[in-house]
Amino acid sequence: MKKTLLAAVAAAAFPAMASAHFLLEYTTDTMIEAPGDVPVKLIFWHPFENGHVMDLEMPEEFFVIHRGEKTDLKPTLEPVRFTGGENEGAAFKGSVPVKRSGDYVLVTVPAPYFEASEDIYIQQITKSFLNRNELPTDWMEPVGLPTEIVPLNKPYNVLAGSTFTGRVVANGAPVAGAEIEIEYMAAEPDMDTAASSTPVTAPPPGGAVVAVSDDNGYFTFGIPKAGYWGFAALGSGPVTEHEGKDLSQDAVIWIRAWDLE
Ligand SMILES: [Cu+2]
Repeated sequence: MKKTLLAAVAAAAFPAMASAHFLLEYTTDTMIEAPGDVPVKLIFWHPFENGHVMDLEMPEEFFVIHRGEKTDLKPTLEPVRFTGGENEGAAFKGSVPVKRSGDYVLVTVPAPYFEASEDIYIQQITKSFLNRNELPTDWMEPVGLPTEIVPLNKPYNVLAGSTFTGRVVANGAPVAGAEIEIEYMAAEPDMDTAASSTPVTAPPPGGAVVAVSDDNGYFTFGIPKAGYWGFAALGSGPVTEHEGKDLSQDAVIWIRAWDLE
């Protein structure tokens, strides 16, 4: 309730920041055909409206889970710049070694980001998914993060026009009544130019698209369009304070939807 009020106040005072912040773990593809190092960009942005880019610090953790095994990818990260529709900001480029068949669950635990317009810290613990050779191995398992969204649909080939269901958990327990902001990656990072692509659409009127988790932590959303969709459960994490200020410890998940052609 408090968060909603804060958001409303912030939206009134800072209309440019009205929409959702999202940490991206961006790869150009989710299905990896050739084995090798897959480039990934970590960008803290508003991709639905091709809006403000926030400066990203070196994350606390960046790793991949493959066949239950965790590999630290932080050493692959190097600072880069990213230019969105409004400004340029600090981001990171890393790489994911994809060799064997199976799922690759990418996880970023960023450092808390101070959002001056709301006078709070934000920490978006983020998951995304790659797959090689269509062998499912890890996507349905919780990673065991302080907070995360566990997918109930295979997250790298959701059909546009179908639905996506996720479960919000904190320390393994369901989070009821979590507010989940939903974001379409209308503009995508161009991996070569360090800029965003031209947005293919714009957010609807009415502010952030929102769902609320039920008593068991579940939510479902109908996916209207192919592309990347992000879900951020706001303040679903167990840590609520950082350096004397409120912390919104959010769980973010990215999925990829496809048209049937
Ligand atoms: Cu923002």
